[in-house]
Amino acid sequence: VARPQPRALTNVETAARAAYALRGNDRGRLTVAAPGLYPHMWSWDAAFIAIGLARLSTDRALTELETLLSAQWRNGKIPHIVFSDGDASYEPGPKRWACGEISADAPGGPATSGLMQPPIHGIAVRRVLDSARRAGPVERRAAADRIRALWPRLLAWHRYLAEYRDPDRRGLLTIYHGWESGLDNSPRWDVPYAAVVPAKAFVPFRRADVHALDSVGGAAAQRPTDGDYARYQWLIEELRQARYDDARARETLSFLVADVFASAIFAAAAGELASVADELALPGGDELIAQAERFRRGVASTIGDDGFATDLDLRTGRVLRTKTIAGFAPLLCGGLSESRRRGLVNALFSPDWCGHPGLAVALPPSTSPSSPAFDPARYWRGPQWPPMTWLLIWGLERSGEPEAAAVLRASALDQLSDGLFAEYYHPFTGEPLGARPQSWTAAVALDLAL
Ligand code: 9WN
Repeated sequence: VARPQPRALTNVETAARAAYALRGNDRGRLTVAAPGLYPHMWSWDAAFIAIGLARLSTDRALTELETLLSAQWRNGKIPHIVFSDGDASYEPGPKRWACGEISADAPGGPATSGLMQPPIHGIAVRRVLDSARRAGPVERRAAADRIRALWPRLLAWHRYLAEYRDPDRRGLLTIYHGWESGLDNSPRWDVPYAAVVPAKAFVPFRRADVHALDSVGGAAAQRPTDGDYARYQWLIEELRQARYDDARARETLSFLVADVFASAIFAAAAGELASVADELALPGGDELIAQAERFRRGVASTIGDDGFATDLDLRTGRVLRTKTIAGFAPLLCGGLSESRRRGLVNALFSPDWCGHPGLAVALPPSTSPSSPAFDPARYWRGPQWPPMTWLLIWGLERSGEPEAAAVLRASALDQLSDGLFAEYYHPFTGEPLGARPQSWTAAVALDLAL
C-alpha cells in the first residue's frame, strides 16, 4: 500500500517536532528508547538522547546520564538495558537476565541486563558541557558540578573496558554478544554466530519485538530472523552460566569477537573525557589519553589493504571483512594518515556506499549494497540508521573533513525532515521502518537541525 508522502519540514520544524517526540518518550528520569518496542533505557541510546536533550536543557540531559550511571555494576560496567518499572512486555526482561541473583557485581537496583553497549557516553558528556558553556556561566557551573559528581563512575566505566574487555591489550574491545555491538544482526557477525549452537533442550522465549511492530506492519521481514533470535537467547544462557563473570565468559562463550567500531567509539570517547578532565581539573586525564591512544592504534592495526577496518573473531583468529558501516571506524577516532583518510572518505561517497545510484537519500546504508549480505529492509543488514550517520558526521567534522561532513549533514536533515523519527530507513525507497518515534533518531535530528 502506497503511503502518503509527508510534507518535508524545515530544520526548525524538524527540531520542534523532535523535541516533542522526546518529550513524549520521557518518563521523568529516563527517556524510553521507543514506545511499544523498547519501553526501557538503552545505554548507547541514552547517550545519543543526552546529546539531543543538551540542545534543549543541559539539566535534563544530565539527568539522563545520571539515571544510566546509577545502574552501573560494581565492576564498572554500564549495562546495556536499565529496566523501567511497570512494563514487562520486552523480552528478555529482568527475570530472564536475573543479574541480581546471579552476580555480586550487579547493582541492588534498578534491574538491568548483563551486557554492555558501545561506550559513546564520554562524547555525550563533552557535548553537554559545551552546550552548558554556550548557555552561560550559571548553567555551566551547574553542569560542571554534576559532571564532577559523575566522574568516578565515568572513570570506572572506562577502566572496566580497558581492563576486562581488552585483557590482551590489543587496543580492541571484546564483545560477548552481537547486542553488545549495538549492530545486532549485522552480517559482520554471521561467521561467529554460525558457531553459536543452542543446546537441544533449550527452549527460546517468546519474541516480543515482532508483535510490538505489528501496528506499523512488515515486522518480520525487517527484524532479525527466528534463527538469529535462538542464538541471541542461547548466548544469554551461556552468560548466565558464566555468572556474568568476564574471565569465565572469555573462556566459555561460543561468541567472542573484537569489535572495531565499538573500539573506535571508545578511543573517541576517551579523548573527549580527557578534554573534560583538563577543563574541569578532574583526575584521570593521563589515563584517558593513554586509552585513546591505545585504542586508536588498535583500530588502525585492523585496517586491510582496501583501507577498511575489520573485526576479529577471537575464537578462530579469523579476520571479518564483510563490508558494513563498521569498516569506517577509523573516521570516528582519527589517527589516519591524510592519504588513508582521503581514501576512506572517497570510499564513503563511492557507488558502493553513499554514491549508489539506487539510494533515496545519499547516506551510508548499514551494509554496502554491493555486498552479497545486503538486505535493504532487514535491520542492520542494509537500512540507514540516523545515529550512525550522526557519528560519521561528528567524526568527519573533527578529523579535518568539513566538506564531507556538510554533505552528509544536508542529506541527514533531508531524511529526517519527514518528522517521523523512525528507527531505520529503507535505503532505496526512503520508507521509514521499525519503531517510531525512536528517541535516538529524534535526538540526532534535534542536534543536527539546530
Ligand atoms: C537489543 C534500542 C536498541 C539499540 C540497538 C538496536 C536494538 C535491541 C533489540 O534496539 O537492539 O539490544 O531488542 O533489538 O539494535 O542498537 O540500542 O534502541
